[in-house]
Amino acid sequence: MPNLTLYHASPSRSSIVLWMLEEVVQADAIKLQRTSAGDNRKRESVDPAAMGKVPTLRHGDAVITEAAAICTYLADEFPAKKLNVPVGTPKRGEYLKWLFFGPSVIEPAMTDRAFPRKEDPRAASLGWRDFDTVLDIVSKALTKGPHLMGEQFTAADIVIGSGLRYGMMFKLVPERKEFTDYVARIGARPAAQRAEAKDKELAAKAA
Ligand SMILES: N[C@@H](CCC(=O)N[C@@H](CS)C(=O)NCC(=O)O)C(=O)O
Repeated sequence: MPNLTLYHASPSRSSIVLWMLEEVVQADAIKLQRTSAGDNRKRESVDPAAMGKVPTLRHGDAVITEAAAICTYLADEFPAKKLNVPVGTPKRGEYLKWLFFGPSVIEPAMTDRAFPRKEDPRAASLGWRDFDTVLDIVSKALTKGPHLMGEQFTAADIVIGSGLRYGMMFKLVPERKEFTDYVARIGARPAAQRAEAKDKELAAKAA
């Protein structure tokens, strides 16, 4: 069993990593962080760059934060699971694009929609577009399916799929058919089901 510890709160952005871990190692080395109790603030020394947030993954001596970065890391660390697109492969660029698109385009666009600003910033100064334009890009990518990269299910599906799932759950993302179908399809994976069950169990323990 690889030496992996996830600092986790159920459910939260670290649920993305819980799913990823189930895909690659069926990890049971999960250390629970109860953000509601403020435990996360007490462990800022694990990695100051984590800002006391979850997820944080410890792999041996390496400490990694940022959900999408952790998923990218795990996909590369466990290549036999074929959740990455290896360096030197033509579709690697598109794969990385989707991994970054989640946290750096979809999330801020969603936040803009959820918490409108008093003054509109200059569009060209933002690293993303308006929410509807961003969602149209994802819709278009999912038209062909069954995954973002076509036949191959990758870590990018875990990142983007989780974002859409939580977004729809919290009524921040509209329930477009292509989104609901995609989220149901990838959510039926055995690892996704195991992660969801584990997350519910951890949430109940933390309550
Ligand atoms: N940019 C980070 C954000 C992580 C994050 O905001 N985590 C939230 C949970 S969803 C958290 O730890 N909140 C607790 C707090 O800020 O005290 C990522 O994408 O992993």
